[in-house]
Amino acid sequence: MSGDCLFCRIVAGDVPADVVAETEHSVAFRDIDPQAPTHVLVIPRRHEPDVSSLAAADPEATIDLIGLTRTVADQHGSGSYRLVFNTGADAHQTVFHCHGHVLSGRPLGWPPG
Ligand code: DGP
Repeated sequence: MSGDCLFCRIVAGDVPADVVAETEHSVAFRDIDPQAPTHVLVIPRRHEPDVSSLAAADPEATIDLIGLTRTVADQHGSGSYRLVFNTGADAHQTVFHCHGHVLSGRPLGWPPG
């Protein structure tokens, strides 16, 4: 855990979140600023700054995280979904604890902005 990390504090239960699913390695909770009818963040319990770091440090947790996105989309979305890992400040990553955005419930345009 990183003491000053918002998402570590959500994992620890110190900051409230609308948790929709959990596994041994991962937690899924609703985004505070939803961009689609279903907008859920899927994060690892361990602190890693982005998905590449997570993949290098803990392949098992990475597979768990990706698997949980399917569960979230099936149980809370429309089945079809987009999984986005903003990685780096120029890609609009604002929270530097690995997180995937699961977006579902409306047609999604391409290319993304
Ligand atoms: P990104 O820009 O990819 O780093 O996405 C960070 C997301 O985190 C953004 O969509 C808003 C969300 N977020 C920020 N603070 C909170 C919070 O306190 N609670 C919840 N549920 N989501 C948050």
